[in-house]
Amino acid sequence: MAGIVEELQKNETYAPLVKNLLDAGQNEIFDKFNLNDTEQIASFFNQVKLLEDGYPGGIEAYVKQARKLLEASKRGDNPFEGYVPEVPKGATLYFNTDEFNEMEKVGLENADKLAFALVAGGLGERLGYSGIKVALPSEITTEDCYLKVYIESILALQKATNASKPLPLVMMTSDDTHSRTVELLEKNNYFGMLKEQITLLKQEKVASIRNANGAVACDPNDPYKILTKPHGHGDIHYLLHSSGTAQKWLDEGRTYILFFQDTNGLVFRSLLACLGVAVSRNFSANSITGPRKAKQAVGAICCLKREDGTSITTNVEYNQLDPLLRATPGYEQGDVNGEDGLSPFPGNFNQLLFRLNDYVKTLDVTKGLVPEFVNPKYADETRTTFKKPTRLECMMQDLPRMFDSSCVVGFTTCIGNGLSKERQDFLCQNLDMTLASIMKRDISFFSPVKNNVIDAAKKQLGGNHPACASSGEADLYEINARALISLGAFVQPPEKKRWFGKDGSSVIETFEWPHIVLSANVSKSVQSLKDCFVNPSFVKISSRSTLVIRGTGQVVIDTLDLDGALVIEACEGAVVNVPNLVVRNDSFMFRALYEEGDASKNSEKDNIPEYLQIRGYELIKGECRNEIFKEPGKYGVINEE
Ligand code: UGB
Repeated sequence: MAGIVEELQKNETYAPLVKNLLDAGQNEIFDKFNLNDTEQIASFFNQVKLLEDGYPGGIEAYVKQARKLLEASKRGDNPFEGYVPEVPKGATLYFNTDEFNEMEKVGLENADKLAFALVAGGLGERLGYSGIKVALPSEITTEDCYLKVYIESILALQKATNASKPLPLVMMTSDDTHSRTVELLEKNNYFGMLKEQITLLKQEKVASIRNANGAVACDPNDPYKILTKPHGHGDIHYLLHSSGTAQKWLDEGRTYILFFQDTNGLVFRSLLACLGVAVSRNFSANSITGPRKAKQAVGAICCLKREDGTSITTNVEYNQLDPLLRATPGYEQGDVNGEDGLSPFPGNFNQLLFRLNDYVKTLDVTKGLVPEFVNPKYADETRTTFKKPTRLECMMQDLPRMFDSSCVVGFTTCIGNGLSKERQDFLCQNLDMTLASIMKRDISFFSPVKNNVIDAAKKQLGGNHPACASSGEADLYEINARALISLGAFVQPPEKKRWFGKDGSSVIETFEWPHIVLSANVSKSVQSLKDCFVNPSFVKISSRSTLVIRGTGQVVIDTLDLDGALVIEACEGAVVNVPNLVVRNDSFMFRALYEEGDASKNSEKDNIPEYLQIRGYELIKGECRNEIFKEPGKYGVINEE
């Protein structure tokens, strides 16, 4: 081996990389090298260079950190040792209440200085979707994908605030998602954004570690290939730091960044109110949170108190919460629901607002590195060997732990129920108990799409949110219906539906509200909803209806009686008035793809696109009233003769 290393060190490109590997104690990596394999050796060092550049301090720092964390893991250290968890203090706002609307106003006044960071390096493996998740339709009425929803929402804020500079979007991609993200953006002309408004930053994977001594793992069939794994969504902070983007945004006078995930179509519905809270309360970090059920795979926001009286408000990941609570007097039951059926700790939705000056200050100190963790599956009782290689991971929600003590870290929970107690009682008087409880339930602006039907069905059976494609779609319609109800519109209660997976036994239950899809222009705030639905008590929508409002133009609906499908599309510069419209037609409906109990029959249906398979239904389009305006101007939509 020594001879090989010496030979490699004679090459001036390889020499510094060899030194770094040796300094990191990785001598064994060269054991199976053969100097005649020149091409493989070149490709090995290309990979080593990527690993060096992709981690602050390079491989040596990575291995040192891995050894430290693996030792702690071997000892069974509790990462929160010495901390006592308490339910943190934060704001809870109900949609379309005076407080919510006031915060939205403050948010809008500050939204022209927002920047956006979308973490989109993960694949939909748990979901059973082979495409990139941002390309997945958030609903199948329009089939608009998540990325379109996000970009149009940012553009709607840019327009509403008359922002002097375009609001920038960074997307973190990975080797798994990068080229497909570029393709999606180019194919769709950046969904209306300027090309330079979007920056893609690709995260690199980190080296896998094969034992407790921090030895880097190579492919058993290829000694020239280091096995790598994703480092987690926390990489976004390193990339925003190392690319200079965060500093550039600060220099441009931007004040807050929103971090968000790939599949939550509702994130922009509570953004302005949460920004308003952050600005009003002077928060350095505001975590956008919501009700959490015990054992749900959602992190919990906790206030962790130290013995010296200081504390941090931070996310405790779902797998760490239960042991932490059990070790705390008063919480011996662990992660359990309170009397209201919810965990006392708000759920981390990984939608985070950071104030840029504090963020950049923290990045300068940490070099963008987020507290990491390691989670090896041990193969022996001495905790020395692993069942399979492990790696260090990091999560974007953990950065506030590094904020200095002058920074206030808070959270805001927004509830989208939309019904006052009196309206609930009035609307529920003739409903059966299930529907009445659905009408009365609190819902959050968070419905990620992460699980395949089989796993989602198990979660739902266990009393948790299924977080799958059908629930994501149903929640979007529900949020829209409730928003209109909160204005005073009459939207009929939902119908209970059951969608079977291909196996014929896993089933997801949804409550199907009318299929209401609102443009970002209309849905961005309570005020913009009111500007569209100017006379809401004269708006009636039956449960089998579809209402789509699209485009960046203005739509003003006064009186509407809808029992069918209606699509209104207004281009930029078009003003479309709907003074008094009655629509009655076939409408659109969902039809189940799979039958109960008949897995063999279901498996014959192989040519169904994945985005439908993971829902368990398809859209059957019947008659529809289409009002499409592609030229600027003033238009009226009136009843057909
Ligand atoms: N992501 C990346 O961009 N790169 C990576 O290396 C990994 C992920 P998951 P998980 O939504 O309820 C988070 O895998 O494990 C992106 C929070 O930690 O969906 O479900 C990926 O593309 C948890 O506290 O995350 O857990 C996606 O956009 C809770 O909030 C995002 O990161 C939970 O989400 C999240 O990746 C939740």
